[in-house]
Amino acid sequence: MKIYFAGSIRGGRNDKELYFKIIDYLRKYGQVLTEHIGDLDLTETGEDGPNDEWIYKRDMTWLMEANVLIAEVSTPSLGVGYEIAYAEKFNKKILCLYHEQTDKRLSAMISGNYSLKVKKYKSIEDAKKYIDDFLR
Ligand code: 6IA
Repeated sequence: MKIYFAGSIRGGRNDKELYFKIIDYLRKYGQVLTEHIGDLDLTETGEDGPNDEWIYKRDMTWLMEANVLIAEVSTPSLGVGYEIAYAEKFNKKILCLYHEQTDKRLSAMISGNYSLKVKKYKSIEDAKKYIDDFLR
């Protein structure tokens, strides 16, 4: 199975350790096309390709190849929102994972869209259970 994992990059790297743990867990189910998102050294201003057009085209190709999209949506990110909408348009299976925080609420554009599977988790163990239910 090919898995596209989406997580914030330029939106902010506060949740990078969650991404790292989720990606590590997803590997048991198949190939994670976007492993670099869990790279703990990747910063908001870093680069991983020759230019933004190259990154965009590569990511869209990967998204089209992927069987499923798993998005960690706790840190708001334009790129992640775009990927969710794109994947929805192409009828990909989508799971959105949101780490519950007391001071913030998930965008209504995600939580109000009942064609997406949105799961709120408190611990990484909860997130793993939602992944198991989704991919099994
Ligand atoms: O708007 P954001 O940068 O937060 O968007 C993050 C999402 O868009 C991720 O789920 C990625 O799939 C995709 N994306 C955005 N920028 C990149 C990128 N490099 N490399 C790979 N995927 C990306 C941009 C430079 C970076 C190292 C800062």
